Amino acid sequence: MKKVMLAGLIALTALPALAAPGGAERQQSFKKLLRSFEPMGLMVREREPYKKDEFIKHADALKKMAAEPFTLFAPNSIDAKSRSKPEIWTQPAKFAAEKDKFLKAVDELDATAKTGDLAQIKKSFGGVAQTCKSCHDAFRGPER
Ligand code: ASC
Repeated sequence: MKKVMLAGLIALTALPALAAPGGAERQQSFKKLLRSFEPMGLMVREREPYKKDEFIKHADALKKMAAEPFTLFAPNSIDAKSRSKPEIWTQPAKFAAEKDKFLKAVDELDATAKTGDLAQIKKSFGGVAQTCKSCHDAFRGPER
């Protein structure tokens, strides 16, 4: 009996650590990407001077982090913070295709950044932004 109670206590204590990531964790992770994406956006929109090395740094950082948010869509993890539509889980192949398009566009931006060809970089940046939008249109709901 004592052993059972101890096991129960340990299980309860471990619960928060085991809780699946939800909307807040996903939003933080996507916002981390914006800390690289936005400075590049300022340069391609000519709001800030284009600096090749700085741009490459941001493109590299984005590439390193880009897959992370997609590891946080645990099944049934729509909560009060989440803007995820249920279609993420009912149309997993379509969601995966959106993710793959995004990751491919991010790779392409990283490669283009290294050429220093600003006209091409603008196109590649636009390609990434387009994949953000198409996924949001299909799979992101309104703020709650
Ligand atoms: C951003 C941002 C998005 C995308 C999208 C592009 O900077 O936060 O969700 O670009 O607006 O259309």
